[in-house]
Amino acid sequence: MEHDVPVRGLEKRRTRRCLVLSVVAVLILIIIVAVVLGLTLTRGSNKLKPVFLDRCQKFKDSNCEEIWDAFQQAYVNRDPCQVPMERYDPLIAVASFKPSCNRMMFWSKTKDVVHDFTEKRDCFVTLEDTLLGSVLNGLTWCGKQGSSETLTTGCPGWTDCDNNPVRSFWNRISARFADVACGDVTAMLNGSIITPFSPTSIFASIEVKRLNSTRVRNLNVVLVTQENAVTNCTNGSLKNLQKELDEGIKYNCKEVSESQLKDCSSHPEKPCGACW
Ligand code: DVN
Repeated sequence: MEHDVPVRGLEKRRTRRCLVLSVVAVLILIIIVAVVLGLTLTRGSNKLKPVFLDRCQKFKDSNCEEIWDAFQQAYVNRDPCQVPMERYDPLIAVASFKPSCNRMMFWSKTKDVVHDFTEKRDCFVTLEDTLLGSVLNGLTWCGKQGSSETLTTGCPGWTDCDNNPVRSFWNRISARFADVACGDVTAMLNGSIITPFSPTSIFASIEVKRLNSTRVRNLNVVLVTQENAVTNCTNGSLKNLQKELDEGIKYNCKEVSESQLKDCSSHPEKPCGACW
């Protein structure tokens, strides 16, 4: 005989089941939101380290994890506009710069032409060819207060604030690069602008000031010109460069056309000194 289950009992069970299903649905929703949020927030931090380590490992005998740790302590958990260049001192301490006497190439407003030239001929070393200059070349990063993450989006731009992580990094390693410069030093400057030696550039504001005559013998300026050359070695800003140089460092300047550099780049068999 069938037992008549009271209608009320059925309704109670149905209500209870609906309640349980609603709670489960809300819990699943919370989990999904937490996972998406977690992935979004940590997305940036997972992006930089693998690139950094991959590039670093190209430099044999480098302790890349140690270098990464020293690097990120400069900006992690800090306001991204409160990262002065000195924050990278511990990084400089663990990532030694091997001086390359007579081969060091500085540059200003000539990024593409200088690297096109140095990549094709093994005559000169730019900062971007060193371990620290190459692991972060072309990248952006920052931290933020209250977080241990390395972010690669939403960071201040080069000119948004002076003490941002990227600009302070390049200022600090540029200073170190100049500190270890030795022998005959070369600087590739832009003859297509009216101020090839711009006082606000890193080359002028940091590097030239740190070239020391106890180590550096000559500064050879290569002024890259094009058909529509705007200036030459008599340029006023180059006179300022000479005044800024540490006494005892000999200065000379040579106008070299971009086409001549390109021709030299395509003949890597030519001796190093034959390009100008
Ligand atoms: O000697 C070189 C090298 O050693 C380097 O470390 O410093 C010297 C080059 O710096 P510089 O003299 O300031 O020369 P530039 O051409 O004015 O600037 C060099 C780079 O800094 C630029 O190529 C910019 O990098 P990017 O964006 O092309 O990868 C960057 N930079 C300078 N001023 C900037 C800027 N980026 C954005 N906004 C600006 N106002």
